[in-house]
Amino acid sequence: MKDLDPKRDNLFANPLGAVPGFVFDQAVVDVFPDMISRSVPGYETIVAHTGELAARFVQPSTNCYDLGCSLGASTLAISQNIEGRDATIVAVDNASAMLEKCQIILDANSATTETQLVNGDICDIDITNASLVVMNFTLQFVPLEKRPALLEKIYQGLNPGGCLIISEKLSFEPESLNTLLSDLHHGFKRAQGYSDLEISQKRDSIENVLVPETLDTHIQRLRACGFQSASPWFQCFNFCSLVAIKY
Ligand code: GEK
Repeated sequence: MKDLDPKRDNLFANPLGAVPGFVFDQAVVDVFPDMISRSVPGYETIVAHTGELAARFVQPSTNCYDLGCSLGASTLAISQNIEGRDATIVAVDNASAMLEKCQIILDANSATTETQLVNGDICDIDITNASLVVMNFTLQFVPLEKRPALLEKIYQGLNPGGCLIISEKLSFEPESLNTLLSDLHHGFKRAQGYSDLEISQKRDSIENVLVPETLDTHIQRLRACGFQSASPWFQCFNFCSLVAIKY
């Protein structure tokens, strides 16, 4: 993805006193590509393979949904891999600042697949005639009680043979394993140049905003919706990407 105005994420570099809850505002948009690539181990791999999975699953004259598209990294990966298939990408986010910059980035990257940007809540939009639905690091921000209905809606909107990709931060049981995997994640962030202060203030900021679940919870919910096959295809520390297929 061509980033027109790359800026380093230093939003949590100075002591903030009471750390405010995390929101996807203009300040986050301005540093987003740097923030996500230095915070999520495997992010680039997951985005690139989202494109590869799109190449395998997207059918002619169907819709692909990128739910929580942010600046369009996954949208672009999909777009570049399905050229000429007469498919439409519907890229949805409820942060207007994200969508404004997303449009600029899509234009700068000359994305050729028809793409509709939708400013809305992914829990409220219709999903129809879908061969691919992608939620890369978005479900974790949806209130827990809304997740089952969202997954059910996605299952119903997918055509037979369609694919859902869900990438998430995970929690683990027992607590000792959770601590180990979060420590490994924090080590990754330190190696990416984040200070201990940045790591701890960011953790306080996303607490109760990003609510991770266990891998078991994800798999069981997918099966309850009707997905007969659902499996992780990538994991690094406490970050994972799952693929689920509707037969
Ligand atoms: C990527 N997928 O680069 N409805 C719509 N959008 C939402 C909602 C909601 N209910 N909740 C959160 N968002 C992207 C990265 S970021 C992940 C996704 C992160 C949006 C939110 O505004 C943000 O843009 C995105 O989901 C999550 O592949 O920041 O860790």
